[in-house]
Amino acid sequence: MKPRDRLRIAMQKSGRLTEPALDLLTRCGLTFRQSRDKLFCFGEGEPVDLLLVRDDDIPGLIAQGVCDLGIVGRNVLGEFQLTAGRDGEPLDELRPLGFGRCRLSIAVPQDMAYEAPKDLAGTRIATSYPGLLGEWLRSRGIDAGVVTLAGSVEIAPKLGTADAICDLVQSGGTLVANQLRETDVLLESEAVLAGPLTLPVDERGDMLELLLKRLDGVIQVRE
Ligand code: PRT
Ligand code: ZN
Repeated sequence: MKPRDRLRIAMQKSGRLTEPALDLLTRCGLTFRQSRDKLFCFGEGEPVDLLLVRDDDIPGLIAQGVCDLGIVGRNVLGEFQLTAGRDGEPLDELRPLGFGRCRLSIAVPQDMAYEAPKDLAGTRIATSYPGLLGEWLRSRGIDAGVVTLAGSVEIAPKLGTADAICDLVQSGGTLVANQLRETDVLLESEAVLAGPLTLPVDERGDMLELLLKRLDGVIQVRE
């Protein structure tokens, strides 16, 4: 990796975290010139640039050193650590950011008899989070099948491709609309500022320190 003197932050290009992440960075005094391809935003005041990508790519970009920091859901960060990033240096959750709150939960059909996690033994569970679900099942000694789906997880029980699901829940409306009942919470999530365990010691490190200080001020005012 070529040495860099500007800090580079990866964030979601278009999705639930985009607006609140930009808003937070603006409150930290950062301004950006939007480039034409909208993938890279040059920071005008401070030496901090943005890379706008799919949220799933953010942990990998930090792990590879392409970006110094990322704003991403704890769910995406945790899944990366247990799957693609499992053999590399672990990433660090530098700050919880207080937006994008949701939970990763197990849900079963409303008419399924379910009292405790052990009732999942022998079932097939559909999810986009095979790493987090696999670890939860293993830690409880539950032998269940994990069906990995990229999306539309909530319709899997109706389609017969799974008996239960493990998906993100916010209001619970999607579960109700699909006659599902939330039974267990695996992870409480929110957007976090992620970075490498070992932070850069060059000019980027100084900027990072300043950014964290401003971030703490902004977060404190909000609370
Ligand atoms: O294109 P890209 O890959 O970047 O976007 P994406 O579609 O993967 O992500 P996006 O924008 O949907 O979500 C980004 C992040 O927002 C997630 O990784 C979470 O950390 C966080 N977040 C917060 C949520 C929700 N709330 C949420 N409700 N992510 C998804 N949902 C979905 C959930 O999957 C389910 O389909 O909303 C539905 C449930 O919502 P309720 O309110 O009906 O319970
Ligand atoms: Zn995504």
